[in-house]
Amino acid sequence: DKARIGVTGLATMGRNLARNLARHGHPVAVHNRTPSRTKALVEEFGDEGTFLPAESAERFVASLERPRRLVIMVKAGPATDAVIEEFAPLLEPGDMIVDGGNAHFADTRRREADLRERGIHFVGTGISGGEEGALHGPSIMPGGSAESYESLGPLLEDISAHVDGTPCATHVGPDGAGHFVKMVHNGIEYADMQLIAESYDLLRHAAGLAPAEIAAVFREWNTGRLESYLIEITAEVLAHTDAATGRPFVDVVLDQAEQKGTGRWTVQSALDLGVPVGGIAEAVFARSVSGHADLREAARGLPGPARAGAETLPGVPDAIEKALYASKIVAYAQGFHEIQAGSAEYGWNIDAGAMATIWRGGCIIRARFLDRIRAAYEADPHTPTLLTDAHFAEALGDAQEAWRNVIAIAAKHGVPVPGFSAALAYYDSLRAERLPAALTQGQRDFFGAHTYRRVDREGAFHTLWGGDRSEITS
Ligand code: 2AM
Repeated sequence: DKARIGVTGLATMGRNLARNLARHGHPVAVHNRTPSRTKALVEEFGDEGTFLPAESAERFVASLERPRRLVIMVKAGPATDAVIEEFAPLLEPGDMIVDGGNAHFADTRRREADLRERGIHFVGTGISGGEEGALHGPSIMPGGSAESYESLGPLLEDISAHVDGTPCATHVGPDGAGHFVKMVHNGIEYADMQLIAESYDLLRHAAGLAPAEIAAVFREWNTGRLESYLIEITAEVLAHTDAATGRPFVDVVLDQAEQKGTGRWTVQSALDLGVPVGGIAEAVFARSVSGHADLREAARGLPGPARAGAETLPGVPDAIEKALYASKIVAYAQGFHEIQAGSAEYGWNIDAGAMATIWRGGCIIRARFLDRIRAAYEADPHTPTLLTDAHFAEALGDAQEAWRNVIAIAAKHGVPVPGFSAALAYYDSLRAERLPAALTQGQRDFFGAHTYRRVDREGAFHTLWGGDRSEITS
């Protein structure tokens, strides 16, 4: 008998995805460049379902029912191209190659166009949720043709996470749409993590709480509107004690955050698309700053305010909760703006509300909050910004005073809060009656004759700055 689907690349993600498929009763062909991984998978987990191991690419392809569904789970980049070139010649028109790695959407667009000419569906697919998600139910974001989703959708929805009976998998849109949305998902994840990190820093250094006490604060927050996987694991990490030293775990970890690139891509794409994503950008930069040990060492002696340390500021935890929620709304609004801009640029026709729906489970940013975003798009599918949704606008209004106070407290105590600050600046920029961009335009016209538009008349104007300063129509 043939396999319904095949997975090649059996490192942890690929192996767990194959096991997930098998556990759901789908006979799955398995293959890996180094055959020992294939053997190990079948030996260890063969009783979980029907695995069809193949040592060669030819045998692997031959073991798949037609049209063939072949999932590639290798490192994004040259390895993906190498594996595509290994398998594509063995496939026939109508077959599907699913790339479940973290490819850049531009690479996915290139590969999709190339394979489409050869009659093969290329389905760049974002898979979120890490190793656990891959095994127990990830959030799945497939791009590619609608036709390929007809064939793959039922399988992907079956193995995805489910929330209230709804699968966390849906067809995102053509070619690179799936990987684009996965990229923005990761950018939002960076922002969410940064905002949580700033909350922790403030609770520690402005409110004077110890890590174990802060863990309790996060546990409490996790029973309310901030309920989410990230808040939950934050409490776990903060409550953890290092066995070797007996100190809080968070105090023995080197404070230099690493990154694999999807956050950076989110910001790079946003710059290309002209979408302001300051909250996400500050999160990427915050990791970057943390990693510049030389700069930090050089600057360590610079003056700053005396830190509050043991001083306890009553009411601060509640205020921080509000600042966190408000900033989180902004970060998500920015991410969704980027999704809508990408969708318009590439003609993907992405349903933003559906993205919020499939992020409710399986992925790292899964949260109660995403139901609110889904509801916001249900109420107004074409809203230019989530900030004006009735629920979010009310929450932002309610957070106002606390949000501003928290940032003031942070500045006063010398605690860096780039995420909170960027979020508030974005909020204040959008709601401003007038922005100083008018002055910027004046400067540009002065030094470069770049012209400006007026508030009271149509057209482009230039002032003769070096002459009599009269205005001419450009
Ligand atoms: P390996 O076990 O033979 O190294 C993660 O690195 C997964 O991608 C592994 O299963 C690895 O196979 C596979 N992989 C990486 N580069 C590859 C390549 N160029 N061709 C095929 N598989 C590759």
